[in-house]
Amino acid sequence: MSKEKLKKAREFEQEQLKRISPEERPCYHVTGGSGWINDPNGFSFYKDEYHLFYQYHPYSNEWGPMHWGHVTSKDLITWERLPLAMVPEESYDNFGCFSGSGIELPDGRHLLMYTGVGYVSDIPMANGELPTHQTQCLAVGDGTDYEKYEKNPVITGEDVPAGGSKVDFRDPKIWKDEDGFYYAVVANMTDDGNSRILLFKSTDAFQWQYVCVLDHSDEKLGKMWECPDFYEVDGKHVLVVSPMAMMPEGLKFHVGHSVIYLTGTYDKKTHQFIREDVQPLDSGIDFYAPQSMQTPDGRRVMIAWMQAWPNSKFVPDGVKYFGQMTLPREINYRNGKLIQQPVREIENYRGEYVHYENVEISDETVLNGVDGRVLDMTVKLKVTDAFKKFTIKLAADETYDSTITYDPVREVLSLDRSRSGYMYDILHTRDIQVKPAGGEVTLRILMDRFSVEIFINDGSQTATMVLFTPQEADNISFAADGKAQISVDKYALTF
Ligand code: DQQ
Repeated sequence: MSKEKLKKAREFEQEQLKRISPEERPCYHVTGGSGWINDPNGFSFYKDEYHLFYQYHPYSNEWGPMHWGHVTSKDLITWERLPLAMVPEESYDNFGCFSGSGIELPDGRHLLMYTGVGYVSDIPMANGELPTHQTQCLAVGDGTDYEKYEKNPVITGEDVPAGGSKVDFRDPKIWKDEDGFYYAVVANMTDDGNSRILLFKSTDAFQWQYVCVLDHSDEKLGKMWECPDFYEVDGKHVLVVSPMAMMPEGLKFHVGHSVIYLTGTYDKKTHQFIREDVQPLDSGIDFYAPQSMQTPDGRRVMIAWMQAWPNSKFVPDGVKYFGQMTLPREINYRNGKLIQQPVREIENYRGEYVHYENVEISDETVLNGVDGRVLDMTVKLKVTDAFKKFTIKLAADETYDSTITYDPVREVLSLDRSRSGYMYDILHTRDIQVKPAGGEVTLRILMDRFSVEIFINDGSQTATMVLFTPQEADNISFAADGKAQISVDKYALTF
């Protein structure tokens, strides 16, 4: 395999890095070296560090032939940039190295499993594009340099059971189970335009056999299910998928690209997954293709692409790179739901602290010391009939603001970032059904320079959105239509 393309891409990235100052990047959210990023890939612990790869097109702020970018971290909060790991170059991946996952092999090497998308003919199809197909491939490395496996691809369309597409067959997520076998879940479009998740099994992670269909979209839960993830947490089995083209259902599921989790029972002998429930994973605007891993201390930690696909063609002027990841989140299962919390390591970056107890809010109110753009703030709102609406304005000045509003009658939390400086007529609002817990709605709000992540009622729901607001807009205020009572704990985050 020629290393020329990889060398060129790495040199290009190095050169581009100089154009982007640290102030133009978030403080603690992963971004690409230059150009465009999407899905997190290969999230794993290897040689005493967390490794995160990502779908990457270094050459422009638009999606293009997919490379794999690479960062590492000791604590999941601050990240070091490594040279990009893979370029599309082989016959089986010359259209792109699509999403996949990573795991350490018993011999100490790091294995990446990904979807190679390769051209299969030079005769254009009716839509003018050249036909491609998708196969599952491997690359093995030492944490910095990766070699594609000489026997790639390791799972092909021939392994897809009847009824499924050889073109839409992607995003392998690998794990090693207690029985000593490797397993991988792979997304597959079915001939009727729906989707299913295929389970494969291997003794050595190099030779794979098809096992069964784990679950399918059933014409109800969207079309192609992308980026599956399957794990057990707190005794419950969870299948996470990112459906394209979901039908909305009240305020529970929004239309289009979504992320849902299916909980159920899994028989490790027969590999039968019996779904019991389905819920949205994040109800905000910018969240897709999450991937999780188990940390050495046993936590299930998930990270996602912090961007909405339909908005991704609208890159604000002057932006030098496009796309970020969410803060990694700890996942637990409680009372029938996945609970998400910011990874606890973020608390090591807490600085200046202010606290307000039972403050009465009516007209727009600024609380001394409650401001900034990089912070960890918890607002507890007592839900009573003394107010009709309660609003928090973030990243605000005379021109800009982004709001979170709670309506206690409808029990709806609304996001609105239409005044955030993102100057396109795209998706900027979202309504989320939020029931009070113990008479309160608790919002833990993690802000970084270009984002807001909201953990609602101890993380039983979350809502994420990206901001392009100038950093000078750093006021925070509270207002109620009526009288609301809140308590606030706010930490500045310092890096
Ligand atoms: N993005 C990747 C695919 C995946 C999709 C391509 C989801 O592997 O299905 O960049 O965002």
